[in-house]
Amino acid sequence: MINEELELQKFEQKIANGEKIEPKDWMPEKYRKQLIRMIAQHAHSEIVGMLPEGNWITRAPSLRRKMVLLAKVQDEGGHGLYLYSAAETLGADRKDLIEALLNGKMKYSNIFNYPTLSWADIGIIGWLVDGAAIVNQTMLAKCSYGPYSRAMIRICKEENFHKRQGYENVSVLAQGNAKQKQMVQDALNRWWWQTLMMFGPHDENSTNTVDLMRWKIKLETNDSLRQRFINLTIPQAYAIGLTIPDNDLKYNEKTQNWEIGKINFDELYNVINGNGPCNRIRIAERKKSYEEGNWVRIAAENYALKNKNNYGTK
Ligand code: FAQ
Repeated sequence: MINEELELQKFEQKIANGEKIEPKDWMPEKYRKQLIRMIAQHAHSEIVGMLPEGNWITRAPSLRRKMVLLAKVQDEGGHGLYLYSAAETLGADRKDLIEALLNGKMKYSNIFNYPTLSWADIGIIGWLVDGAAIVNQTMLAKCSYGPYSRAMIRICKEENFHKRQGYENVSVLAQGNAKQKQMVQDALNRWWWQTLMMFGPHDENSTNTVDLMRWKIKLETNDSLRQRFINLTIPQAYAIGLTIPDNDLKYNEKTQNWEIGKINFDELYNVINGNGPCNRIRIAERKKSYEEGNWVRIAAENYALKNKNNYGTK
């Protein structure tokens, strides 16, 4: 019989020593549940996140831009697959997770519920959205759960490429003609605050951070990661002549932080509760592709079954 108290002590000692927890190790149910919630929401974000950029593949302004965008969107799909696999190592069923996304029971990142109105939005997503994801995921690459932390290492490498192509795209537009400059500034104005919301509510309103930090799933709080992203990104905007849409923005010499105005968290809650500008379109698109892909799943299941039956006869 398992001695729960002893197992908990051993588990906490491992976490304190900086060791990884692996799928077959004993873990508290709450640790398992928190990980499944976070990893699955992350996986959902990756596959819903393919949609806003995917909209522009046929409209990319050159063959080079089209190839880069195709590769990026495909990478995001791959990230979703690694992450669903990581959730499966915790005993979750991929089918249940996807159904929870499609019937609105599980969340995905707020940021993918906004429309991509111009080509500049594609550069801005690479620069800001992937940039924010890297700041968050570099921390998650050091988290206590082995499969999640290892998935993050590869994902961060790819996200770095995504960010660079986004910043390069934005820089070219920012150095272009007046219309191009206006297009990219307009895109920055529409995505800035929403990207800051990706890091979640302020620490005092974050319901999960205490548990997540105790178990080293998160190593830093929402506000500390958001501040790092802000400090990294503002000089990048100024370097290419863009302005940040925040009248209260100021640099604090003492703390060496950029201080920002007030984030409208009502908007975040509204969007993550299903009422953003594109939530319904995004879920309808995911449902359609899930239904259209059903025959592939059936074929793959039958193939696996057939191979399982043959196993041992060879
Ligand atoms: N969006 O207690 P906290 C990407 C929810 S990947 C939606 O602070 P936590 C790559 C939160 O779930 C982007 N919901 O929560 C890419 C919780 O509700 P629940 C995704 C949000 O977990 C680029 C409630 O609010 N990355 O972009 C958000 O400690 C381009 C209270 O919040 C990840 O998922 C939000 N922004 O911190 C792909 C990384 N913020 O679940 C394609 C892993 C908060 O209790 C194209 N996740 N909520 O009902 C995390 O690091 C964390 O889960 C946070 C939230 C930071 C998102």
